[in-house]
Amino acid sequence: MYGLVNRAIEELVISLKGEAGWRSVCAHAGLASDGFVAMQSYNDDVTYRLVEAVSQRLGLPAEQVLEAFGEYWITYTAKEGYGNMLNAGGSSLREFLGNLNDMHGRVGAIFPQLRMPLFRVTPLSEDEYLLHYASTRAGLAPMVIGLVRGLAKRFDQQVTISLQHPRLHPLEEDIFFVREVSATP
Ligand code: 1MF
Repeated sequence: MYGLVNRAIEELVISLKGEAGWRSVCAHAGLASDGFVAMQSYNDDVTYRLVEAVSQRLGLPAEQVLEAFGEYWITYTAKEGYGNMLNAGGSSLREFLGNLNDMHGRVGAIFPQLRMPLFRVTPLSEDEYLLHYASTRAGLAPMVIGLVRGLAKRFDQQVTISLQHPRLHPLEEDIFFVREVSATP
């Protein structure tokens, strides 16, 4: 994945555990801690090793690290120059999720080494829908939960999300059940 992803993990870890915490994560992952280049493409293995090392160092399950990272990704990219893109994606969670593939298509056209996942929304009712997530990568469903929570925060919305149907094969999709809870006055 692009270094931007690993940089976001770095910033998240430093905000929680300081520079020393980050150095310890890198040592555990067998990686140099001298910084990732945002626009350089790295082997996915680097990211998976980082997540595993953060999980060990923070004493959290890898799923929780991925979820925290997904949530952080929204604030991180917003401040790293992708705020306009996020704003253009819509003004509500549901609208944004429906526009994600178009947005990813535009970013993917500029940075051809991106391997963007596909998202699809199946409406169920006024405030409930299924979110389908198809990725070339394995094990990242918890990150999607974090991404959706991060987006909901950005739009000041309340949401519950659960993995209703995990994929059993790389060519399948993970299916999440999403409910938007409207604020009771
Ligand atoms: O293949 C990749 O390197 C890659 C990197 C990041 C693919 C996807 C993503 C973003 N995606 C990460 C989890 C999905 C992993 C997977 O299943 O394969 C999150 C997608 C997302 C979901 C909900 C809301 C917002 C989302 O992301 C918005 C976004 C997506 C991509 C970028 C920024 C914001 C991006 C922009 C430039 C990049 C890399 C990613 O690379 C650079 C950076 C600086 C200079 C040149 C290129």
